[in-house]
Amino acid sequence: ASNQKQSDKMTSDRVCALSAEEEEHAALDYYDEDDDLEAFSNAELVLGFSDSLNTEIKPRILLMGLRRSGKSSIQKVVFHKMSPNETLFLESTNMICREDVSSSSFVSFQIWDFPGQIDFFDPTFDYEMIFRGTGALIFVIDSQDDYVEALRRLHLTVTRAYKVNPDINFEVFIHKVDGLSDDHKTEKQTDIHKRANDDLADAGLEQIHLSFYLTSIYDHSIFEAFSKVVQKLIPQLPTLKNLLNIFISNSGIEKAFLFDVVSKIYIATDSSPVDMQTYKLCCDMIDVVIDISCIYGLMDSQGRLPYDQESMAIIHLNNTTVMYLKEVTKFLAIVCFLRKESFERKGLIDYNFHCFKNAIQEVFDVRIKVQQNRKLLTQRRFLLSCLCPRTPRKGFMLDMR
Ligand SMILES: Nc1nc2c(ncn2[C@@H]2O[C@H](COP(=O)(O)OP(=O)(O)OP(=O)(O)O)[C@@H](O)[C@H]2O)c(=O)[nH]1
Ligand SMILES: [Mg+2]
Repeated sequence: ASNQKQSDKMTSDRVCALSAEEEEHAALDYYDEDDDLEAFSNAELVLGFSDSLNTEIKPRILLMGLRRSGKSSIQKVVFHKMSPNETLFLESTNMICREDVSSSSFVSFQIWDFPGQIDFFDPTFDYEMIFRGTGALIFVIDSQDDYVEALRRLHLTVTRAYKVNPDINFEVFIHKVDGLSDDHKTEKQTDIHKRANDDLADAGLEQIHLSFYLTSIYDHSIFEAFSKVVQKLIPQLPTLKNLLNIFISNSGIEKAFLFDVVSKIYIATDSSPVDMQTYKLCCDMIDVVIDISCIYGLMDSQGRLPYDQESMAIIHLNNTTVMYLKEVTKFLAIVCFLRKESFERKGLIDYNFHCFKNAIQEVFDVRIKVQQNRKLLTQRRFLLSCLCPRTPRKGFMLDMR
């Protein structure tokens, strides 16, 4: 129980649920860079720059689908470490739930969990505003149920969203596949894939690309699918991949993953193919490291999880493979697979890791600089708008000398 508490602490460290009031206005308060200036109220002018200037604009991941398809369960299992069995007691969602997930400078997004019964094409519901800032739309289909209605709804959602924002990644989770045999799974996937694409072709929208994943909260498939969804939203992915490729080829490592330790989604891996077994082993290793750290590690004054620069673990498997985990940043860890012989040159691996970590830091720094520049630009535009207002603002006098 204490272990679970520590993990919850770590999760709440970075996942901030928004208040009910904010949820109610979910569709209304999003702004993009162009909307920034419009977003300031007079109160903000009096108080100076509000938090909105300091907040990075995060891509959204929407979870949509029919009622009871499993949307909230997915979010709870992946981002709150809820055990799959506990999801049986989840109540139906009745308003949009937004959550900020910022595990590193690379992984930073908002998840919006929609109620299944919501009619988001209701004229009072500003779906254009929602889709405008969306990076990925995950549509969850319950594979254990009849999916004709789900496919109809998928088509409607995708076509509307595409019209507003053609850059959205459309991801379809064929969910709850734990109850299906392997043959049955493939059969369902082929059928759903065909029908969904046929519907789009009939509507003359062949250019819309849907990605399909077989998922279940009862195994690692949901983490793997989420990893792929998140990776598509990381602009630095090719750089991270290259760095991993260089690191492994110079260190005699066979496979390496960069993991977000809380959610166990991997944000990058090298170019060699990923197999499910390797991914499962990585997840298990992260669990072991976090659990042991929670039980035996010392917490800092703020009660944060004892996961720091010193965190590392080595596991020797009985097939001459070694797994090596090391902390990269506060929320990221690298997990490597290598042969026992290669691990004898641990000094070389550690030196290369040091270089790899520095390179990652440089990529972070570039990103931070870009964000700072963007903030300065927004502040400058804000000041300009105060000096040359389109509509005069209360409390400001324009000096025309
Ligand atoms: N077998 C199985 N059941 C699942 C899976 N994911 C979710 N469920 C179950 O599906 C039921 C509905 O889950 P919810 O997460 O509440 O569904 P939802 O889509 O959020 O529903 P609404 O909030 O009403 O839209 C729960 O009883 C979950 O335990 C899965 O992968 N496999
Ligand atoms: Mg729900």
